[in-house]
This record gives sequence, structure tokens and C-alpha cells, in this order.
Amino acid sequence: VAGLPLGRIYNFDEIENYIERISRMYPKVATMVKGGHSFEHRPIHYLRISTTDFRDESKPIVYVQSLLHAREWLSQAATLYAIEKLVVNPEEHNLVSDVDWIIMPVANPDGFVYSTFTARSWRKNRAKGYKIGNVCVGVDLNRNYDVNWGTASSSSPCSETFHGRHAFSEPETIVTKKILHKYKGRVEMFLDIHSFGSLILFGYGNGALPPNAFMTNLVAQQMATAIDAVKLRENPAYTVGNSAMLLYPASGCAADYALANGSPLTFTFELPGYKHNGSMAGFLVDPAFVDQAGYETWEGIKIGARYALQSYRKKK
Ligand code: 0X9
Ligand code: ZN
Repeated sequence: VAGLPLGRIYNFDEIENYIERISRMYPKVATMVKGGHSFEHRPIHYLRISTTDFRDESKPIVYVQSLLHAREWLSQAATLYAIEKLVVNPEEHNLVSDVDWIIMPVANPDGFVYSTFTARSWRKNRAKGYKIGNVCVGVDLNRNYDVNWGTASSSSPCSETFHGRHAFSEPETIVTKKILHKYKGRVEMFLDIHSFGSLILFGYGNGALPPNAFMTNLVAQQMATAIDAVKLRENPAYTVGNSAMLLYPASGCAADYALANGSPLTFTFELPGYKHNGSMAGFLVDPAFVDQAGYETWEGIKIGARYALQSYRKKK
């Protein structure tokens, strides 16, 4: 298809065109699905990648999403690169034939478009009506899921971590909920890709550990090792750990929801930042790093997917 290598960040329309083109050129393995829509009624599309059209329940599903946070542009490199490696240039046949994939490049379309054209550092969605006169807009989608909702987030619509009116008040978070519900018990691995910090986070945002914490930690360590083996020398090594311990407490996260709803291998990735002075620098993207970010993250994703395949089969 030659959609990739990107060598740069794609905007929303380009990503939409890209996944549409993939589904048209590879109809036997890739299907574009509309999971729902955003507050401003943009479609939220994902690609279903499967050699058996998701009908074979003996296969685990690996779910990968990016751009839940609008300004974390580099995260798209992980999902777009994965599509390329699964559909256009597959190298590891098993990962395509024995695993079904859900890949959602833009989990927060309104925020991403707003970050592209209006305010680069926008994080939340673009929900209005929370404050009279729309003084403050947007809900932090990664605080809007129903697990521990409201316990480590803000009730102020002006805050960057505003959790919304109630859990699942936002159409964007309902999309994830519907997908995980539809494929309950099959989504063995759930990856929520963010930036920045070179971290692989696991467990709940309140510090609680996942069901098999020992194995989860081991898988995360192995993913980090695989990424570090091919990372740029000037970038820091990945750090692995519980989200609350390594970063800060958070509630109502996508990862919390996935963990609580049957995805044992749930990880939040924080891709590397852009080294530069100034507080926003970490979200900026060096175009020369986009392909590398996709490539190195894929090295980690593969480790996780192989493990997900084994662990899912053992349960069957
Ligand atoms: O705060 C967040 O939502 C994430 N970090 S970011 O800098 N991308 O905003 C981390 C959320 C991790 N949450 C859980 N693992 N529960
Ligand atoms: Zn984020």
C-alpha cells in the first residue's frame, strides 16, 4: 500500500484515509468498523484484523489504541506501524493467523483535530455544556471509565483531569466499553498507547495489582527489554511498574476498565518524549523519530502478543 513509512505525523483525515484504504486493499484480513462517534460526531473507526473475520473464538484478541489524549501525537506511530506489520508487510505469520487484532488509531478524534489546528497542547475531548458559556470544555477520557471513577481525578470542568458528569458520560469512552463487552473474555491483551516518559505501566491507577501481577510484570519487563534493544542510544531505557507507584494515582482509566473487564494483560505505554527545553516539549514530535517509535514499540507489542497467545490457549 505504501501508506508507511510515515516519516511524519498524520492528521485525522489522513489516518481515516489510510485505514479506509487498507480495508479496501486487504478485504480478506482487514475490516474497518465504526465503533461509535465523538462528541462532535466524528466517527471512531477501528480496524479488525483477522484471517477468520473474528469468528474463531479459540483465538485471543489483542486490542491497541492510541490518541486517547489529543496532544500525544507520537502514539499514532504505534498503531499505524502495527497495521503495516500485520496487514501490509507481515513478518510473523502466527501473529496474523492465530491472533485477532483490534487497532484504533484515533480514540479521541475531536481532541486530536483541535490539537492539530487550534491548540497543540489539548489533552481532553471537546465536550461542551459542563460550564455555563462553555468557559471550560472537555473531559479527560482517561478518567471517565467506571472503575474507581472520581477517586483520583477532578470534578472541575476546567481541570485537565476532569472526569465528566458521571462514568461513561462521554461517547468516546462508551466505544471502548462496547467493544470490550462484545468480545468479553477474548481480549487477552489491551494496550493503551500514550506519551511521554518511556514507561510501561500495569495494574490499576489506584495502585492495586492485576490478577497475575508476577507474570504481568515479567511480560512488561520483556517488552521493555525488546524495545531497549533497538532504541536510539540517546533515548532513556524504558521503566516498568505499577501506574500509581511509577507515575501518580489515577482513576477511571481505560486500562482500569480493561483490567476489570477481562483483559489480564493490560498495559499503558508512555512512548519516549522529545528532548527539548520547555514543559510542552515532551509532546512535540521529531519527524525523524516517528518510524523508529513505531518500529521499536512494535518490538514490544510482539512480545506481549506472543505471550497473550500462549496464556489464552492455556485457559481454553
Ligand atoms: O494520566 C494518564 O492518563 C496517563 N499518563 S499521561 O501522561 N499520558 O496522561 C497514565 C494513566 C495510567 N493509568 C492506569 N494505568 N490506570
Ligand atoms: Zn496520555
